[in-house]
Amino acid sequence: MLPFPFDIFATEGRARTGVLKTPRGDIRTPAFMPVGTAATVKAMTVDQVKQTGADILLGNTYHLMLRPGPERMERLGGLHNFMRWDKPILTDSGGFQVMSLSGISKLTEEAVTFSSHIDGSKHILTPERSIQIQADRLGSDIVMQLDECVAWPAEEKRAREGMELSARWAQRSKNAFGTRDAQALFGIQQGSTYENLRRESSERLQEIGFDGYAIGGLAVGEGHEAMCEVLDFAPEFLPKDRPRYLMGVGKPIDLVEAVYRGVDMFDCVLPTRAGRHGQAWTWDGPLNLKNARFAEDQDPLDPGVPCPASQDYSKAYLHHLIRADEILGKILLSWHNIAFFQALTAAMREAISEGRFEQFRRDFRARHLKA
Ligand code: PRF
Repeated sequence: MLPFPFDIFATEGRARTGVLKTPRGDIRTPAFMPVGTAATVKAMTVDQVKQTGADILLGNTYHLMLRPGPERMERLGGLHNFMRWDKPILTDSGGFQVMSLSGISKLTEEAVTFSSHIDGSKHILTPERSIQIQADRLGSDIVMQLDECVAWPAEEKRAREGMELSARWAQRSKNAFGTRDAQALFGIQQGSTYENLRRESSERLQEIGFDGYAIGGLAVGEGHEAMCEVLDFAPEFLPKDRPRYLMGVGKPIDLVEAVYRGVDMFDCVLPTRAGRHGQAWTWDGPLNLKNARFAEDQDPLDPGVPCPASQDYSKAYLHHLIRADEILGKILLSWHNIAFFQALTAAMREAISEGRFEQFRRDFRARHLKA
């Protein structure tokens, strides 16, 4: 039984728009998931996040298992209740964050062993434990399998090892997850930049059978052009009738080019992280609010983004807040950036529905990449 119906309303070329229906609400696709790593979208309240139009948040097993801890989280009523977000949550499985954040980690057939970046304490994550934490302790709506994201660049032999381990872990994750009525499990395609490996990975995942399929192992340093080359084939290997999720991506231009190639879902720390560092993403590209040229600029950040942070304050004020390292500067720019990413996915959904995505993509590139 597939718990979450995925209705595709319209397609244009490989681009699609639709709705993934979950018991906690609809996810309109293409969808951008703000990252709520530590049970918070940094510097934003859940009401603000909701106002931007976000249908779903991403949470991280790695961070939450270290603090506050999975069993404590379960006693506190699960992640939704804890952070007061009642819409869907997708949780990442932990392996990728172990590799990027933790101390010495050891990867074996059985598990990934690592030390906490917080206090150095030792932890073990198996595919089964990751599923248990996500599905039973946190109460995630969309659970990700544990996988291995091989660093870039990778020789084919190394990329194959990571892909094959991920495929074996996919089977173990599925066995541990079983079948559930109100939660979904996504598999993760790996294989670095190799077409044959991406194909084989997809075939092995489909034999197991998942509710959705992610594309992992990209946005790891290969750059926009190389990522697009992989996306020319990678999404096509995955079933048309299930959501495709490109993990950890990306800049607005990456989203547009990935949607063009058949991707439905995204997550990235970029809007919130950039916001905390004084960078605002707009229809006209990124702006660095620290720049002196904004010191007396009385215009709003981007009247084309429906959000108080984008419309009610001058760039001069935001410039001042960022220069003075005021908390409000980080809050307003995070809010604006999340609102912009939501406006971008909404505009793509509308363009695909109306059969003008090709034109949208051309106009977006012309405006966003000029400078
Ligand atoms: N695997 C998992 N999470 C991820 C990635 C991956 O490959 C990436 C790669 N960009 C981001 N987050 N599990």
